[in-house]
Amino acid sequence: MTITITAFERSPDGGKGLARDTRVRWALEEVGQPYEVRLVSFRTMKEAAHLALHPFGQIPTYEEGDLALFETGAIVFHIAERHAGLLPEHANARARAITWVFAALNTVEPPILERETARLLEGDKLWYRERLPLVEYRVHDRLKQLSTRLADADWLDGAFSAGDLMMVSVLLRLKSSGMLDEYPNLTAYVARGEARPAYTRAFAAQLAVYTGTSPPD
Ligand SMILES: N[C@@H](CCC(=O)N[C@@H](CS)C(=O)NCC(=O)O)C(=O)O
Repeated sequence: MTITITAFERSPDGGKGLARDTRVRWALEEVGQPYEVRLVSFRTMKEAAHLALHPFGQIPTYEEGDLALFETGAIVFHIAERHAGLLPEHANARARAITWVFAALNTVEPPILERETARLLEGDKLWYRERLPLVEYRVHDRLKQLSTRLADADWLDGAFSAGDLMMVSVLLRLKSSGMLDEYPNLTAYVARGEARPAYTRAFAAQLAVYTGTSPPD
């Protein structure tokens, strides 16, 4: 059955791979599932046809036969459940990997997004300079805790899993900030994620949309 995802027709990040279709592409590449992409503009994302797929008018969405999903956590979990490669076989290890997916989305991503929102939308407010250090403190708090847990392991819990895919995707949002530099093990962790052939293919595919070129085979 054909899998179709949606992505930005023109990503605001200029093809840096930060739009959330990249994590879905990455998951599909990890499990070897081909997929098609329907590009949407900011205008069409808010129209009825797209809202029927995604009630909040966002990307990415995921369609497979009569199944339509939104939310990258749910999409990556669905892919990982149906195809080998992203979740361990053993029930407890599987539950722990799923826990890391939730941790990435519910505990680590929110302060990172708060920082992005502050920088993008609040830079002209009088209180911005006072607030930013508080927001960055909250990001560092999470990074410190994550760094302690990861220690010198390659991945968060044994072999690479959907939990690592999601955590690396979330941490990548900080790459240009320099904030990860204080945590060499997290920097190396992110680099390990980026070095995976499946990530490389996913990144190239989203970049090709932006540059208008064909992704490499
Ligand atoms: N929690 C959602 C977030 C989706 C999201 O924020 N998508 C962004 C692109 S990365 C978007 O569509 N932004 C445009 C908008 O919200 O209008 C998920 O993980 O799928």
